[in-house]
Amino acid sequence: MDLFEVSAKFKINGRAVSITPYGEGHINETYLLVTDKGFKYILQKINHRLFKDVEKLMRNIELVTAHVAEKVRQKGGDVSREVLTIVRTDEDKTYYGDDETGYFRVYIYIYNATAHQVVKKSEHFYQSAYAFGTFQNQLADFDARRLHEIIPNFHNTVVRFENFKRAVEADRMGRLRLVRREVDFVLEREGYCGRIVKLLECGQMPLKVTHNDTKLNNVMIDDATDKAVAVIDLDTVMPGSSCYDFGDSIRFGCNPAAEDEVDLSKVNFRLDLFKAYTEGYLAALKNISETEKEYLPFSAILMTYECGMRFLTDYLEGDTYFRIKRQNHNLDRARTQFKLVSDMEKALGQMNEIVYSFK
Ligand code: ADP
Ligand code: GN1
Ligand code: MG
Repeated sequence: MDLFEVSAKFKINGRAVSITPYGEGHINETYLLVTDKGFKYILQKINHRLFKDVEKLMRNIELVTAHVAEKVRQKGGDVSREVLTIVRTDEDKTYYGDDETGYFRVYIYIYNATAHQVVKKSEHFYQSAYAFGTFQNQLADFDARRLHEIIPNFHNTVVRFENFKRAVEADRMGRLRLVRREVDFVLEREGYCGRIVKLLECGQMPLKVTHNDTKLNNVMIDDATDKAVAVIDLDTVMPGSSCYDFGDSIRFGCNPAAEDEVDLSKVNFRLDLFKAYTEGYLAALKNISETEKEYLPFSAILMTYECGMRFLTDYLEGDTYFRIKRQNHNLDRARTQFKLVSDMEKALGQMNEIVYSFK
């Protein structure tokens, strides 16, 4: 079944006349769909290898979008723009497909807004922080037990480290000899892995419903006003820590170069952007505890370390998780993350000062 046939299964306005690859996501296959009536939609082929239970994945997204939409409505906002809207199938389902065809979903297209790949204006980064902080507030009264933990241990860095060590030992692709230095970099920092996990386990760090994938390109920024419009990519909304959401944003956004930049001299940790993000996050987030605040700077190191470790694991295992566009792509990505970790380690004191300079 081709994509046009798939699109005809959904309640879209008109008939699809073009369906073209769209965006820079590493996980799902995303397409921009345009109809003969000029309406746009986002059509996605869900990564079924990763999201084995599509029914549960879409149920999570349905629950979360309904909850956020209600909050937007209460504030008199525009529900068609400020939250993802699932377009249902003719059979009133949230997705279409099966193991053979693949699984598809359609979202309303958020017009006149952009998911930026790098920070072009520090205002955008502040705005994304405000949006992710607000998103957490909107879900603060959402009962986490209603959510299926779609990827268990997603930000459990201890488990990620175990997986990494298994990949090193197995050396399935015979690539280990090429990355000894990077592997040592990860091993030397094992001590990072358990810190937040332990705080969550003993209840010192509050467990919240968080986004868990807070890259800049998972928030839509209005092209005219530069304000954040909506948080997107809700596949990983699960119980987590506000530190994870903060750290992952810093990991991606405080680097002026691309996540897969090969020239590491271009990859640097920008403290001014850290400041902009911290200001936005703390301004938005209600009820942040002292422990959460204390661990914000460290969480930036942890999330960057974890992501680098995941890229390196995937490289060692033969690039089965993150979509790659060239040879060594995952290795290049891992290297940028480790460069950023080194920079952040040096800047930890300044990051702490910045966090405590806000209320
Ligand atoms: P992935 O999980 O693969 O990262 P995303 O859901 O983040 O997939 O979508 C990939 C890209 O598609 C986003 O970065 C954004 O550019 C674009 N996109 C996704 N949803 C929408 C939407 N509702 N409106 C406009 N653009 C969107
Ligand atoms: C993936 O889906 P996308 O591209 O927004 C990944 C994140 C990583 C990120 C690294 C479900 O995010 O965890 O941090 O790549 N998403 C999943 O860029 O694994
Ligand atoms: Mg995404």
